[in-house]
This record gives sequence, C-alpha cells and structure tokens, in this order.
Amino acid sequence: MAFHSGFVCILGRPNAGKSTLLNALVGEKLAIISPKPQTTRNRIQGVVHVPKRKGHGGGQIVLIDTPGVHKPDSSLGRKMMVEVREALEGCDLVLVIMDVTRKYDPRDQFALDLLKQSGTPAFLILNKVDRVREKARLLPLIEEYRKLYDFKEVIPISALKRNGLDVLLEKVISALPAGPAYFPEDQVTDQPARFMAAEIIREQVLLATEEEIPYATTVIVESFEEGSRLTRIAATIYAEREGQKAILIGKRGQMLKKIGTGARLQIERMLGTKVFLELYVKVQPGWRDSRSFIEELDWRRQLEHVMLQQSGYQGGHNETKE
Ligand SMILES: Nc1nc2c(ncn2[C@@H]2O[C@H](COP(=O)(O)OP(=O)(O)OP(=O)(O)O)[C@@H](O)[C@H]2O)c(=O)[nH]1
Ligand SMILES: [Mg+2]
Repeated sequence: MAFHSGFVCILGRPNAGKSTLLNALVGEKLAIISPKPQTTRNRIQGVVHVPKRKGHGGGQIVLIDTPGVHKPDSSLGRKMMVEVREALEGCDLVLVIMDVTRKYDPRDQFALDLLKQSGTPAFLILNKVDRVREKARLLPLIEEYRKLYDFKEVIPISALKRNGLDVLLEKVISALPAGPAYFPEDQVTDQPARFMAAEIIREQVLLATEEEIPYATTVIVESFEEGSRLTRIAATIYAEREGQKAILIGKRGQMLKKIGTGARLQIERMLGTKVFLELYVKVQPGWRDSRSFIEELDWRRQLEHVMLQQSGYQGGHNETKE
C-alpha cells in the first residue's frame, strides 16, 4: 500500500485551538498556547510521522499552524495575515478549526473567504467538544458551515483531551496523495531553538499579564550560546510604554523573576541542558506599527539575511525606475 504525504494547513479564528491541535498531533510542544486570542503570530511547521497500519501504508503530514484569522489594525496584524496566506499557498488540504463553544459569528466568514480564494479541499474540525454535553447541539453549527463550503469531512475532536485525533489522522492520510517523505523521521519542525526560546518567554508573559500587555509585548533573543551542559541565553522583552515595562518588571523585580523562572524550566526541558537566562525589559514605542521591527521578529527573514550576507550579497543598488 502506498505511502501518502502532503502539506496540511490549520486555519481558523483566534483561540479556536489551532496550536493545541498542532502540538497534540506532532506529540511535542512546538507552538505556544494561551487562553488569550492572537497568541500565534507566525506560521509554525510540524511534521507528523504516521506509521504503516492496517488499511494504509503510513505517511507524513507536514502540518502548518497559522495565526488566528482576524481583521488587522496594525502592521503586526497585517504581517500575521500574510503568514496565513503564505501558509495556504501550496497546501494539499486545509483543516478549518472552529470552537464549538461559540455561536456562529459573521467573523468566521473571513477564514472561509481565504479558504475559498485558495480553492483547496478542506475538512471542518469541530474542536472543544469536551465542553459540549449534548452533541446534538453541534448539528445547527455543522449545517451553517456546510452551506458556506463543500467540506470533505466534518470531524469532532478535543485537541486538549486528545479525543478524535486518530480518526482525524486516518482521514487526513487518506485524503493526501501518494508521495515521498519530505523530512527525516527525527525532524519535527524547522523552527530554530533560538526562536522557540523567545516564544517560550512570550508564553510566560501572556500567562502572567492582562489587558493590553499580552498584545503590546514581544521577545527577541539577543544571544544564544549552546553548550553540551549549559546554554546561556540573553533575551529582551519589548513593551510599548513605560507603564507596561514597570508591570513586567514588577515590585522588586518579582514579575520578571516569575516569567524568567517559568521560561527557563521549559527551555531546559526543550534543550536538555541547564539554562542560564538573562532577561531585560525595554520600551519600543509603537513597535507593532514598525515594519522594520516586525521584520526583525521574523526568523525566516533573518535567516535569509544571514545567508545573503554569507554569500557576499551587498544589498540592493537597483536604480531602475518604473
Ligand atoms: N476545553 C478545551 N479547550 C481547548 C481545546 N483546545 C484548545 N483549548 C484551549 O483554547 C485556548 C486557545 O488555544 P490555542 O491552541 O492557543 O488556540 P489558537 O487557535 O492557536 O489561538 P491563536 O494562536 O490565538 O489563534 C487555550 O486556553 C487552550 O487550552 C479543547 O479541545 N478543549
Ligand atoms: Mg495559536
């Protein structure tokens, strides 16, 4: 029986459980999670290696988690939507994930509009069914969605409790074409450890703060020296205002200490070494509307710059006028 493989994009509103699903299917924490919407800010690739079983010859699913679809009101938001569009390009299948604890909302339409533009086959994934006692209550939602797109499958799951995931995997594998393994067995993501460390710190900020701080902060790892037993990391948390900085540091530095300890333990688990983590807080007014700053947060772009520099490329002297 043939080996199946392909690219599968996870699409949906903020907070629907997309990143929880990615982590559950890959079996590793690749994406940060929080109860606050707009947690994920860039696309995240995770590879699921599905062993051969009765009924199919196994396969490889390259999953792509995306930022929640919303109407952006800043450069950061617009960049997040670019990430969603780029993820959708070249996908074989889209998993539209919705939170069944919420009623149908006209804003759900944005994600479906993107899906329609791409014209990709899609499954409708009803997530958080652990929170619905009467399953019959899902039927009107399914009806509503079915009117909007010709979904190949409708699959109820709980990403959090890991219910329904085997059925989902089987159906995804069957829907993908016969093809090669794109990645070796031991590779689950393309994210650099340095970027994952920044995300782990940002997750602690999201969990420890309220109101506008989760949205007004970002994290940049300034230095990352990995040794066999100890990794030294220095990172900066950027806020937009002095008041936010004061809250992030806290009385006698207690908040920053809490964020740092939480992050350090997780980074140690990820790297398998001890970690020495130095954290700073800086104010960068209006960074969410600074395109150059947002570019600095994009690790794919940063890698491209490094590669161009290494190849001796000096930058654009393109004088051509249009
Ligand atoms: N009860 C329940 N909660 C869930 C389930 N899946 C996710 N959650 C919770 O929903 C919240 C959002 O989960 P995320 O995985 O961060 O959602 P997301 O869609 O990636 O959100 P954004 O990145 O903001 O777009 C978290 O508090 C999760 O614990 C589920 O199956 N059941
Ligand atoms: Mg997410």
